[in-house]
Amino acid sequence: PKAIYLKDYKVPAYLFESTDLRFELFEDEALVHAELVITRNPACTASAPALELHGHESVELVSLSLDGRALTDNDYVREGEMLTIATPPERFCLTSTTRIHPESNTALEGLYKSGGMFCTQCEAEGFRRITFFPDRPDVMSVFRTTVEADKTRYPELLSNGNPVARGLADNNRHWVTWEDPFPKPAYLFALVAGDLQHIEDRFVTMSGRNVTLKIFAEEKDLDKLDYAMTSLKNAMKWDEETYGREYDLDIYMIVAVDFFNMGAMENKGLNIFNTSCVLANAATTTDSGFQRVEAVVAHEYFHNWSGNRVTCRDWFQLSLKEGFTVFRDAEFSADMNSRTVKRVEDVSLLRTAQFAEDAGPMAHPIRPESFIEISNFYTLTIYEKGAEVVRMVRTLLGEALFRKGSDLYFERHDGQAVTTEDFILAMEDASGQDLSQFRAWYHQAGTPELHVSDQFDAAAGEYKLTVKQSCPPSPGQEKKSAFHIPLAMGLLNEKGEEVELPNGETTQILNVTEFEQTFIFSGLSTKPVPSLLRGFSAPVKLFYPYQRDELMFLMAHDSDGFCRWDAAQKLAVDIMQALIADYHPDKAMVLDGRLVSAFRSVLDAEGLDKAMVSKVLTLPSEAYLSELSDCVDVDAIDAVRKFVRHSIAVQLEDRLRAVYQENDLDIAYSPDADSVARRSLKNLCLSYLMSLETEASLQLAKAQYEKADNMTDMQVALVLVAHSSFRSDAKALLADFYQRWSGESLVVNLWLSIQASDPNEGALSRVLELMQHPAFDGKNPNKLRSVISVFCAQNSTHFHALDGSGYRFLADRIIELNSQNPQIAARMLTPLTRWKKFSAARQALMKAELERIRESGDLSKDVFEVVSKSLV
Ligand code: BAL
Ligand code: ZN
Repeated sequence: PKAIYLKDYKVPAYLFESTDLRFELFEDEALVHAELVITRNPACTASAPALELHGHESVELVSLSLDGRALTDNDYVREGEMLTIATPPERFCLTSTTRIHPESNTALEGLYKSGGMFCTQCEAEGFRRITFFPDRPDVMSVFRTTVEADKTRYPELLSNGNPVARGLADNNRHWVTWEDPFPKPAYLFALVAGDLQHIEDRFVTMSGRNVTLKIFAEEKDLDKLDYAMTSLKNAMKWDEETYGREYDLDIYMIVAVDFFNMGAMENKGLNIFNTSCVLANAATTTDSGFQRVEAVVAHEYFHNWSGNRVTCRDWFQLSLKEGFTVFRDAEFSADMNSRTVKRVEDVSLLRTAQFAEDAGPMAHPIRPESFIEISNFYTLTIYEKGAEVVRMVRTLLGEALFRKGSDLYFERHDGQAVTTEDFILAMEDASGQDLSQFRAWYHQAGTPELHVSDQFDAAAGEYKLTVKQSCPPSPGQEKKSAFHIPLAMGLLNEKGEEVELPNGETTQILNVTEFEQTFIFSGLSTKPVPSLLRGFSAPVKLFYPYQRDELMFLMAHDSDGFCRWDAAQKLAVDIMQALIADYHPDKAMVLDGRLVSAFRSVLDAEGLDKAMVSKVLTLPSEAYLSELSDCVDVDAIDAVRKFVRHSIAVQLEDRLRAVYQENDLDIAYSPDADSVARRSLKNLCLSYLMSLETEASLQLAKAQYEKADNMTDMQVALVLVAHSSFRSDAKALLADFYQRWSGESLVVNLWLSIQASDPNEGALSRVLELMQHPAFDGKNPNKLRSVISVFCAQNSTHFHALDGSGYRFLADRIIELNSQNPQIAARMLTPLTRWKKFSAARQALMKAELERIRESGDLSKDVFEVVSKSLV
């Protein structure tokens, strides 16, 4: 497979005025009739250019004609994924019929079957698996789509836009025609045919238009759609108020499907969702599940402007729509819930998983220069780091100018396919600010590091902060230029009060633009404690030699909620890293009492947000401690975390029990922010108490399981018992849970993950057994993720077993999945790609498995790219 490069971009030679599609859906095939009106693109300077259409090898070309004349294979060339017609006229009509096989499409790209229904996934390059078409985002066309299928099996026939005609056909068949008036690229095409039920509501837009809202699912899931509907209406209102963006069609539809590679897809007017991102009710969905639904529904809705009305010129620009849309959905969730909690959650994900990606073999800038398979670039870097880059633009411009910039961007580029450069230009033009140096964030990979030191001159009352920036090399990028980094900071005096800064406020943005820079603050009588990177103002690693006492001081006094939490994390990390470095299985560990006192103060403090208390008291994850390690010591990290958790529980047992009781209220479930906060604190206390492994804590967990009226409380209690050393209770509860919930696929996924992450002895054999269980379906990505990905990511001592069994297991799965579902196979490979972070013994084992995958035969582009880049 060959790489394609951004520098080779060429404007399309032909434009597609209209695309008329007719689908005949059958059980053993589908026929796709296409009628395309095509004209030369005046912007293309080539004389007499060829027409190039994409078509996957699985698409059978039944017939092709140009202006009514049937073409033979002398008239075109079909090679690889391209069909080329050498010299077509200036304007013509191309008609084709193709035969495809949705019923055996296990890649879940293009048209496929999810359970009993037909559905599509075309982003990024799935449309070429349906018919011959320029499958590139800068070719936009008006689509008219007719879907014909059996009336009994598929009563609902959906596509993009508005329904304009329907009728009956022979053999108990029926059809519906849909028209989408907005020109769109093929990746936004969607079709669904199935036996679906729906709920319906309406939204009146700011200009007074009525929009019908419909959410479709299988009948058994009708009771799980209300939360998505509420979230959708909230998102529509928020986008009007925050960005002035109004919805444009008369109907907005969401369909829930079981088999889906991604979370959801923003197809114009017809979003298709993984059930895990749309279904929610108290009995079956955890609090984080509710929050995921709210965020993903909003994310896909926001794409209607940031993605659909203004789309990407090419796939190198993916972060143009994804980074911006993630930023938009994060702000929406912050407004709907707790702003600081949302920030803490997003930063935790970024620092744990995106930083790891940025330091790994697949590292890429948010606007990559090349790729082999674009599906491999739906990454945390494009999405989450991309969102951080947009956030920094807002920080630099301020809220009002950022809004002016986004208005200009939408107005200037409505209906166009554009680049990240166009986004930055709009921001510059609207604000008058120069973002030249800032652009480095788009083309340089890697996580910048800021090393901060300070000096206080008591006589002069002057405090100097010196900031040095650097960025480690990334694949293909040895040396980096200096980034423009907005560093939000404040200073605290010895009483813990905020010092007024030169801007007249207590938080100031320092513009870090050089490799080394000093900032001077005067008029201080004592050396302040700096509060750095407030609100996580830039996606960087910040190093400042805080003393443990200073971190406790910041935990108590910093006015920035994010920094208070971060001080607690830093304190815990500092203490745990020292224990990890000193770890030996036979050596007793001693916990620095300051962590316990700090935690005790937080538990005792009055009036704190419970969600933040629970975040502060949550120890840094194994994954975060691994990311921070130069060489990951899996066993030491595991042992130290267990030791620290247990020590805290021993010393704070009474307090933890009291807080548990105070928050264990007998009130009906609600997913609002306060209730979520209360449950998170209660369940955190329970998890500390269960680490004591006493009969009393076991009884507490079992009682919670028994009386729970919601999946959050039930699931936490089950995890704690299932992962404990009370093996017979674990077995009994797991059996009970399955018996109660075997009919709820998403709940069964929880049941699978809980077992796949069980750290007790025999983990791998349990995982292999789970894969034989009737609840497991190796073709369903949600099941694969619940078992295989969870085992590899959340059961580290077993995945990294020194006999290599965990690595071998994953490699075997990748080899199987490579031909079945290449996207999922490549994604699941991630844990093996990080081999350079481990000890020599583990490195050798992991590398050998990567080599075995590489030699295993016919690799998909997806797997080939990840394996080959990892082995460099
Ligand atoms: N565009 C792919 C799914 C999403 O990011 O919304
Ligand atoms: Zn998106």
